[in-house]
Amino acid sequence: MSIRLRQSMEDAYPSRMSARPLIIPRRDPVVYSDWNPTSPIGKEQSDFYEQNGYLFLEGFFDAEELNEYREEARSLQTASRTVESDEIIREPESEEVRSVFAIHESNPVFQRLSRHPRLLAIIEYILGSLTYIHQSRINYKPGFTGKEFYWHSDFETWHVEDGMPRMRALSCSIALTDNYPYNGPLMVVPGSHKQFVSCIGETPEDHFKDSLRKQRFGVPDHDSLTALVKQGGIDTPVGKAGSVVLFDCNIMHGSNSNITPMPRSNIFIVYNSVCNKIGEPYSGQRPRPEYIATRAGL
Ligand code: 6CS
Ligand code: FE
Repeated sequence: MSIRLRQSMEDAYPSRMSARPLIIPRRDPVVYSDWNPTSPIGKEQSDFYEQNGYLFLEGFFDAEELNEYREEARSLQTASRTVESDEIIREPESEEVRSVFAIHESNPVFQRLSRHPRLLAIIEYILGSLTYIHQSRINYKPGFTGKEFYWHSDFETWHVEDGMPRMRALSCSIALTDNYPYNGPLMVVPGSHKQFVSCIGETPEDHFKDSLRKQRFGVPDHDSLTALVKQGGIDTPVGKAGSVVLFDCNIMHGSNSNITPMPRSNIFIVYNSVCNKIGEPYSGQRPRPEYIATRAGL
């Protein structure tokens, strides 16, 4: 897309366009519904999500449900080792399977999981509307070889590379293995969802081919990250397999490499409001493939 056309699209959160990083205040709500006693989470939970940008739900899935998901994830991992497909992403320094994308499309068990009524009720409450799935994947983070996910805001990428206009999406991370502070769990910067870090650097063509293994663009500069961490600190919401973390699309987060023998596998499902459908990427480049960013039927 030409620069002229790109400028004519209203861009509430410009990024990767300027030589200097910038911190912009959030221009969108965080919780889109007013809490009342029939809401699917408590008032304290709703307020916690609003203020911190995430919510940890310990033991959300029971043992039977969890076993089904774990077995399915294991057989998908085994099958993915010997198959070449775009949806299968390998670790940057080994041939181990890092992620498998679009599992809510390709796999009936995960499709059912993605429509779990108790989960959807909470998500629709937070986003204040019906939703659809923007992206799904399993991250395997195998023991010894599972590499880090560097600090980033998901929204920054979805805005620039997928054309997601506003902050009205969230990620749901379902723990398939126990998460410990030492096996590369999710780290979040509480409160960082209320500020948008406009990043430097121009997006390379087909950036996703590298970024899903190791992200280098759309990551915050050191000064911005330092400022966010000074304000909010770092939380690691860890718990047993079957726990769930819901986190806002703009929260600053990342995870370390896993050099322990214990894998740390999670399912990620990204829900976007039907009122926030994606358009042309703000980078002006061609959209990423359907298995990374759903457009079909929108
Ligand atoms: O590309 C994506 O959609 C997601 N993956 C990475 C590595 N960073 C941004 C976003 O979370
Ligand atoms: Fe992320």
